[in-house]
Amino acid sequence: MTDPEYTPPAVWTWNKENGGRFAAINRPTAGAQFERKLPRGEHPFQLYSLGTPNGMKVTIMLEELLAAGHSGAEYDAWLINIGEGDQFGSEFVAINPNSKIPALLDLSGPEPIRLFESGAMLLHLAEKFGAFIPTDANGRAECLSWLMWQMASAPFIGGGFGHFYAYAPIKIEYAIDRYSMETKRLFDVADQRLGESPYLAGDAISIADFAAFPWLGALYRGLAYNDAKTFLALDEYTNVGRWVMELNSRPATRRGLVVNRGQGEEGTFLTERHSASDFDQLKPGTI
Ligand SMILES: N[C@@H](CCC(=O)N[C@@H](CS)C(=O)NCC(=O)O)C(=O)O
Repeated sequence: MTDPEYTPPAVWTWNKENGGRFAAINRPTAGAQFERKLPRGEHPFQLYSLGTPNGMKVTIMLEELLAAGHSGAEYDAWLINIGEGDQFGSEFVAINPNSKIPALLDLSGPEPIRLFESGAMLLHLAEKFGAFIPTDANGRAECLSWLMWQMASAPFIGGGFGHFYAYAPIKIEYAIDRYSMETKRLFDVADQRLGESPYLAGDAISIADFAAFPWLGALYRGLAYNDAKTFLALDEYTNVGRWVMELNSRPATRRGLVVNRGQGEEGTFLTERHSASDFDQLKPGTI
């Protein structure tokens, strides 16, 4: 537990009993903690993930590719329960040495290709299918810039604001102030950009939008970190609101949002996805 008057010792040591929500899974070392095989389906892409905002980026992209007619993007999505420590199993770590969802195998070529980091997966898929990334030099640079912006800023929103506002065992004003300010600044960056162009990369929807939407959309729609939408006064960001509502009305994006969820109201999510017909199990109106 953190003491407000804490004085760091000369050398930090790991205190397993820090009382935080993630105390059971977080540790200061990397690598597999146990032997475990991963399941494999029949499709070219095998996704090992969980329906968090980082996981949703990839299921949105795969569903959008399929909806755009890229049948080669068919995928099996398997659930990785990070609360149970599945990300430390040997075959998962062989794909992602960083032990975090999502992890992706591209089996479409002669040799399997492993991918970790959601941004790398979006770029790999966009290049492979020639979709959701502009082809002109300027547009491509803009798209990659906004993609990297999202990848670089998510930890301030999730690991910073979300952690200290919603999950830390004590409320630390300094930390909450610092990350609230940063999260609002990031919303303002997106809001100003979306005031000058319909999408982050410009006139066309792209992987930059698929990366940013699960994060900004979840906060804007009041689905993340308790009452963060009110606390951060997110209704102020009207251009973000317009963009969130538009993305949220796309059937393929909505399908991506419900894959690999571990819990929720029955009939509103899929723990695994192996075929387009899996979505038929959902309650009418979910997608
Ligand atoms: N930068 C990574 C972040 C991935 C990430 O933070 N994943 C979280 C869930 S959203 C995770 O697997 N956490 C498990 C852990 O920290 O042990 C990406 O975008 O792929």
